Amino acid sequence: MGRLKKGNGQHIEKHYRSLMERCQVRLDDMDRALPAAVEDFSTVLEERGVSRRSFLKWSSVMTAALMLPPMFEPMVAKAAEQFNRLPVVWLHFAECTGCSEALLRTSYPNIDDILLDTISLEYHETLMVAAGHQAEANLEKALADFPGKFICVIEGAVPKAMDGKFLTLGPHGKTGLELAKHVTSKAAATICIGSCSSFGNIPAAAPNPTDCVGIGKALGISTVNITGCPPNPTNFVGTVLHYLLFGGLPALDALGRPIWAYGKRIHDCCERRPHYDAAEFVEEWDDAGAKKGWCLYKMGCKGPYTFGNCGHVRFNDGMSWPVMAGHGCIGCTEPAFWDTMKPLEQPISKDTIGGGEKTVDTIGTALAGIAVAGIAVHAVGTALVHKNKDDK
Ligand code: FSX
Ligand code: SF4
Ligand code: F3S
Repeated sequence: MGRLKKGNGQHIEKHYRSLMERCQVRLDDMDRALPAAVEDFSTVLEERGVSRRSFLKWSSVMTAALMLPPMFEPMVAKAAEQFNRLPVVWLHFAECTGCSEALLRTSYPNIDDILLDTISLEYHETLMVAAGHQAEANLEKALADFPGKFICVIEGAVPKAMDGKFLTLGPHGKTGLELAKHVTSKAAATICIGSCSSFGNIPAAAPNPTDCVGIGKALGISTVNITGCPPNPTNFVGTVLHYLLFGGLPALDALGRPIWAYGKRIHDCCERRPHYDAAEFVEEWDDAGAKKGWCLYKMGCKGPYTFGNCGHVRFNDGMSWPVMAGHGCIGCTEPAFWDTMKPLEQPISKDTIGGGEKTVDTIGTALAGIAVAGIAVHAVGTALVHKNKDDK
């Protein structure tokens, strides 16, 4: 048994060593291939008052978040230094722009935010100055300058009804469907940011008269889905770092979400969980239990049915997250949560209360079946850069 364990340890170490070598080659290749940075990242950090020590601390936290052992920390740091050289084309369809707001605006920027601030956006409809013909020319230039080398990020669902005419953009009135197909077919990979582009979400909520859907479904392509309404910036940054490190996207669950970020239930990393286990529930907003931080299950918390790392990474520089702020999770990382998780402030089924633990944990175990062990997360990484189904 002891020999078996030792053998396994050696096998894992060998695996990580070869992964590190691959990663080193990849980072050197990227160094040669990526366009020069507009601003040197170390200078940016210095200007924003971030010490080298804080940056290295962040690299170590991000390495752990990506389920990599500490030996990868220098490489994660190097990938972060390349982050602002990766060309990104960012499209907006049917949505509220809350995802861009969550990612790009913050009062106390941490390193994730600085990375997002300096991202090389070749095209972003709500941030760029250009409009009309000039905007369209910028987009075409980016596609021509970086064919197969840029990341396409999409925010928002696409309406399919009336041949997509519920959403048209630009001086030639292209539909979201046409634009999405045009841009994604030339991208190295497509990342759907937020639950709208991932699954349709609120624009697709019943009765969905515009027949909104997520990008993967609309175009029949594989996308990496950074879900949440809005999603956590760390999950986007980590996914792009993974791409820079391994030349591929991280292993995904059955819904296209990176397992490193969405492999666990909200319920399993919740600070109120001991109260759930002790059957200590908030029964009314602002009752004694609410003041003591008891479990919000009876107030409709959907943490038991929802996958994400909100309780670990939190929002606003790790300041808080919905459950910590006193409201239950509404399941915003899950498909069609607006329709399937309602009523949002009541449990899905009253029958589960009291006898809830068994029901809730049975659901959790079944859902967790889609997650895999950490080592496999990186082993399959390179296979996941998508191609449109009709591409060769
Ligand atoms: Fe959707 Fe993002 Fe929710 Fe809003 O753009 S994920 S409605 S936070 O803004 O797409
Ligand atoms: Fe936390 Fe909600 Fe689970 Fe209660 S039900 S432990 S509040 S995730
Ligand atoms: Fe969304 Fe629930 Fe996290 S509502 S932000 S998945 S805690």
